[in-house]
Amino acid sequence: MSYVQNVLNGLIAKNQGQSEFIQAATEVLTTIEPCVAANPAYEKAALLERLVEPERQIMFRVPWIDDKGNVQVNRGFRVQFNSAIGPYKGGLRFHPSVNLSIIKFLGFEQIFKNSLTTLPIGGGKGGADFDPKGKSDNEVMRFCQSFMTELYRHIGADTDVPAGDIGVGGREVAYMYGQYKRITGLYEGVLTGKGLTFGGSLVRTEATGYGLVYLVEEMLKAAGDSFEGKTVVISGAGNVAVYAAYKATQLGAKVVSFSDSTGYIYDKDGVDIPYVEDLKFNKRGRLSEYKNHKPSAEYHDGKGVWNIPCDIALPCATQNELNEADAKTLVANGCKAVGEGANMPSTLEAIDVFLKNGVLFAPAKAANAGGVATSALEMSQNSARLSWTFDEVDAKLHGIMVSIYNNMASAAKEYGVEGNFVAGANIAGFLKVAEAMMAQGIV
Ligand code: NDP
Ligand code: 2IT
Repeated sequence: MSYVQNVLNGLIAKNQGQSEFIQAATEVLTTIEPCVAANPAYEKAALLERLVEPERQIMFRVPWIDDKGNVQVNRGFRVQFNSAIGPYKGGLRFHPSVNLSIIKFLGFEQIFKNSLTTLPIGGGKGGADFDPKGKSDNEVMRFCQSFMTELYRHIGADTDVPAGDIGVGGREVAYMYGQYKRITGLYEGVLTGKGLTFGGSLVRTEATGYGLVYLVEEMLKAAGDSFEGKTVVISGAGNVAVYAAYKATQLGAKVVSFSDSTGYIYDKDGVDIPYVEDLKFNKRGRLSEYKNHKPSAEYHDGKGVWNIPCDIALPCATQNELNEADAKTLVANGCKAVGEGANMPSTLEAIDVFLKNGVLFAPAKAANAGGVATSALEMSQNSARLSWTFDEVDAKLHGIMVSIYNNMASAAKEYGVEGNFVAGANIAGFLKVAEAMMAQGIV
């Protein structure tokens, strides 16, 4: 049995029930197999066994009092997965589905994604099974303060720097930052995605969606194509989805859909993005309201966004939102390119369908790395106590996405799987971390 298969079997036995983590690890380990086989020193150093075991996993109680005076208790997480190339870096997710498996899959993927950005950031992730939906601002504030009252002792500008993810945006980051500062007395870049008046970076809000489109644009360009005149289906209606929609539209595409956890909209004429932005971010409303605004559009309850015919699909909601049947439908409808804005949105079977049918497929670790890359730019600005202009940060983001595309494309070619960017991104991300871990000894 190969070294990779051995490690994978051990991991599956040791992490039973952690299906998302096992899925993410299976994808990475199987695709890096050729470069692991070419470096026998990795096995001697138990490199993969160390890579799949988080350096530290923190789980904690988050008690808070709701507006009715009832005591609520949630579970908080921070998984500090790998610090070989920099301080742990990765978002916090607040969603009722959050559990250790989900945080571990996200933290594990973050290691390779962060490596791909070429910036000095390790991998981590955290969150809580708290549901911000329907909560008042005061409830969200009290929750964030309680969450940070435990988390603060584990993080720091040079050790671990959290940010946003599902359910954590500017409002939540700001509440957590205020509490961190109050407890520690430190005015430091301990979180990214901060407001512009207290150390935030321009472009961070837009970065993941913009970066996704920059990377897909590069992938299309290499194939002699572009966004111009294309029909784009986007899932999700949050931070990543909305800014991806703006950028794709700027590049000449027509975005015809958004989805949320209750349903999806299909607007053949092109969605009214500012309306959705205001509806979701300010009013915290549901997409079902879109029909009142634009009666000619369709709203459907449930999943089904992938049935809409398109040239380019950008899944930007959550993990495993696009399965094998969805992938087959997209291919049958003529979809030519897929860019993953969400983390692990396509199942392993769906990826297989895309690769076998020659669909240009940009995997999450590369495609959505623009968010964390811009977070790292925010860290640099905080350390230097200065701030760059919108255009400066946007140009750096664009340059990073172009180099991510080039690195994953050339790694795929070098290891004999040209055009397989899943393997290319995993190999390119892995090699830098592996080299750093090998150099640093058995730690
Ligand atoms: P937001 O919370 O802003 O938006 C999430 C969107 O996805 C919402 O429209 C939400 O619907 C929908 N959604 C969430 N969970 C589910 C679910 N279980 N089923 C169906 N729909 C769901 O999050 P982001 O836009 O920040 O994150 C979206 C994805 O992008 C995630 O996978 C995240 O990990 C990834 N990502 C985010 C980055 C960032 O910088 N923010 C960076 C890189 C990746 P509803 O409104 O009903 O909740
Ligand atoms: O999945 C991700 O890369 C994020 N949620 C962003 C992490 C960050 O630190 O900006």
